[in-house]
Amino acid sequence: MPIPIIIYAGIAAAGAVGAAVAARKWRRSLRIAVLGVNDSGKSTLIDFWRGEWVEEGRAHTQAKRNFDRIKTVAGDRRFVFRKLADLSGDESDWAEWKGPAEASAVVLYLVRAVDLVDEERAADLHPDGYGPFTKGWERIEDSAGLIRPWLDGGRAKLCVLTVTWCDQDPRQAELGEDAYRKHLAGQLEPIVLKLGGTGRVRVVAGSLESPASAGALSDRIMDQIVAWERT
Ligand SMILES: Nc1nc2c(ncn2[C@@H]2O[C@H](COP(=O)(O)OP(=O)(O)O)[C@@H](O)[C@H]2O)c(=O)[nH]1
Ligand SMILES: [Mg+2]
Repeated sequence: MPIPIIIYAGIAAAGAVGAAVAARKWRRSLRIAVLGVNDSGKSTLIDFWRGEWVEEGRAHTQAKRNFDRIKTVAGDRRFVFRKLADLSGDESDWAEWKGPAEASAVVLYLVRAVDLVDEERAADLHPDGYGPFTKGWERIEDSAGLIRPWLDGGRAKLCVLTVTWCDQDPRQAELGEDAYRKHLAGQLEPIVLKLGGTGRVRVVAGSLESPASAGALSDRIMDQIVAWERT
């Protein structure tokens, strides 16, 4: 097994030094839940926030971890996530998402762009049929349907549908940035509906393939949270 190369704290270093001064004025304590099927990037995103980046050989583990406090910087803002759980994406563990989902103010739901590509390709082969055509899409739909009542009955008013793995989505280069985002939004419409509709759900897209891309995606997520809190 390759030995994971972990770069501690190097991640935020570039932005953090400059940002720290400005960031001090804005500190937000927040309870969020990070949900999504296996390999959607939950652990990678959480580790990024913790200032830890596993460069290669990340163990594909669904072992649960609990973090009492995670301090992170996004843009010129500082956030403190309280009681953040890194959950398993295994279908047999989905019931364990309920507690964190109901107790959190914001629910992040991660989906993989590569699963969306597969579904679209499969659908193209069945132009007259009705999906889901792939297991990946079915899992996304099923778990979104599961989350819905927890959002209805819990504390969370905002769900950020976060598309990861966009670096591996050929449609990004084919369509260009803006059209790609619109395309994703269109494809994800049924998932947004399953989660409760556009009043509650915001879609953001990006990737977790490098610390820089993770930082950009994290900033986009936080921008949505801050914008929603201001409304
Ligand atoms: N290329 C690429 N790899 C990713 C992305 N997100 C996650 N990964 C990789 O996918 C694997 C599983 O990620 P992990 O965070 O453990 O997923 P989890 O099962 O949701 O916790 C790791 O090797 C990550 O480096 C992404 O956006 N792009
Ligand atoms: Mg994980």
